[in-house]
Amino acid sequence: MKCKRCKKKAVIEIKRHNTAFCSDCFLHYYSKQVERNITHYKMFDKNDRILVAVSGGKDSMAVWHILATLGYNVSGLFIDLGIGEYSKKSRNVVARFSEKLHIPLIVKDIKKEYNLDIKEVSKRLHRKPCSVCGNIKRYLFNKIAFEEKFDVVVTGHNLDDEAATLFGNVLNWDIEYLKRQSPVLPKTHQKFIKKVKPLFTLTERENLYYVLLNKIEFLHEECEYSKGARSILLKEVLNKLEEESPGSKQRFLLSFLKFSKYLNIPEEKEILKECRICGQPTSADICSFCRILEYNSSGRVTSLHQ
Ligand code: Q46
Ligand code: ZN
Repeated sequence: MKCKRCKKKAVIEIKRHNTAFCSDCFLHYYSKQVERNITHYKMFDKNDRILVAVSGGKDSMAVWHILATLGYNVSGLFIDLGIGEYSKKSRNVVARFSEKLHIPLIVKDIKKEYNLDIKEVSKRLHRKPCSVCGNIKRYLFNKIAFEEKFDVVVTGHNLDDEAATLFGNVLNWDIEYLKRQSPVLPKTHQKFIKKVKPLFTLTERENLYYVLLNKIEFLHEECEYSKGARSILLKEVLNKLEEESPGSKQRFLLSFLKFSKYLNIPEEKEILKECRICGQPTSADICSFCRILEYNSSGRVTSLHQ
């Protein structure tokens, strides 16, 4: 198999584009994809202060590295979730990367700063750990970006993640989530920071190649709570489809993004206000993070019904 661009020996075949690349041409393709996504979706520019949410996994390490390489003003944000060895190892991986590349890193430890333990809270609230964890991370990404005056928050979501999320939301016809499915969540409140996903057209496999070719250290293990997650099943179904019909995932996602505006999905009516306790944007009187903290400290549900 030869590289479609330079005719040298190819190292990766990308069936959905009916192409194959050698390592240099793959890296060229990868950075062009990222740059095109940033420009086409007006994600940010070189004057913006960019906060990259990093977990130590291949996707977030790839996006952190490519944005730094392309000359964007990036800092990392690592939330230490206190999930045993997984969190310890991830923290070390991101700290080493930040030191090596001289990129600032903000670390927040939810146990130390908020006395939160994902396992305990999820038991207490009868919610899945990932649901509690997702709430906590989304809240802290926004709060820290706002307090530290960042213009935008970047996450490493890839094509597989986005197609699986869309698939799940379509299976449930979850209009509220479908409305928000986009590589860009705009600033809709002065305290709500824009969120973007520059890798949404690149697959997990391409991100893996990117980190391997650049010799970027990343954590291979997954969090213990990811086992049996519904998103994994959705990914498996889509992978099967992709095997039989390369390009299915990308067509599914990109066509949705292109045509969703014609689907007459009602416009977002929700008006964000400020949480009575912490002042962060929320659609309720008290944000879900403050409600989690309240449960955690008192085991009571007083503010939940307000
Ligand atoms: S860290 Fe958190 Fe993930 Fe672990 S608890 Fe679930 S959401 S699986 S990306
Ligand atoms: Zn709050």
